[in-house]
Amino acid sequence: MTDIAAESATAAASGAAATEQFRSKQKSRTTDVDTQRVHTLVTELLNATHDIVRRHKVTYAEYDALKSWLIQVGEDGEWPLFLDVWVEHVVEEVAGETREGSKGTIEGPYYVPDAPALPAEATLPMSEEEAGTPLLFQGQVADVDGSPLPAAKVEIWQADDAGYYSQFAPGLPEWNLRGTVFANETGHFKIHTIQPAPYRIPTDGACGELIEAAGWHPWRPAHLHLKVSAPGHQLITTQLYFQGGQYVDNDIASAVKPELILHPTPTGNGNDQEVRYDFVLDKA
Ligand code: MBD
Ligand code: FE
Repeated sequence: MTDIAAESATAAASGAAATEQFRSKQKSRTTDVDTQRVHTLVTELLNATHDIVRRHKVTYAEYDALKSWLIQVGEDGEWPLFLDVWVEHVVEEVAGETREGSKGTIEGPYYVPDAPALPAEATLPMSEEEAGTPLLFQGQVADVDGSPLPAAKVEIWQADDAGYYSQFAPGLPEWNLRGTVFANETGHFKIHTIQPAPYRIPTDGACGELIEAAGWHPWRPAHLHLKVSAPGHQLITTQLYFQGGQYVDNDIASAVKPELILHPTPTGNGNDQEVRYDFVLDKA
């Protein structure tokens, strides 16, 4: 992937890294999608667009503004960001409709597979002087019948106290605040980390331009990202948010659900926080 460590924190640099990350997992394009399905979906998408043009009497000036903005999204590598912020939540809603276990939500553009493997009780990779409130995040992974899943895997990734993700912002150690935690024989895990900061979508790229032009705000509430899995069970991709946190009620990516809000409590050790959250996985 792009080594953006030496570059600056720009929309184009994080966009290029996100685009490359997506391409590395998605080698094919249209070849494995059914022709009839493509015909139906694209026709309806175009019809909806035509309808909007007619209803709002879209002008040539507006059409050309759209065209140049779309070109810029590609140049800034911001298609992963744009789609994950404004479209993915509905795809996830449909995908999760039939699951009984824990709620999922969107993956977003900043997951990287194969983060360092860690034991059931572990501290995420971070610097000695990592800024931020220490957070102990623990829980248990079980199946829908309540049986613990001893071989469960908890992949976690998060922004730091300044709102930056390693590998998508300059100057951070490669695997900072990313790990693959293996639960113990009773499905329990105990992860020592720090409280992430809210995430601000880059304001200097095409997505930022849209946000400003539409009078929106560029923020996501602070969140932990997780992928929880176990042999014979469905993987869930989710995020957890913090009770009372900024933007929990108006996430730009529309990815908050009431079931995903953590209620941390002080540990009694300075201002450290701790919280428990259990995961339930559906059978595969
Ligand atoms: C993020 O950190 C994120 O989680 C999503 C969904 C979109 C942009 C940035
Ligand atoms: Fe995120």
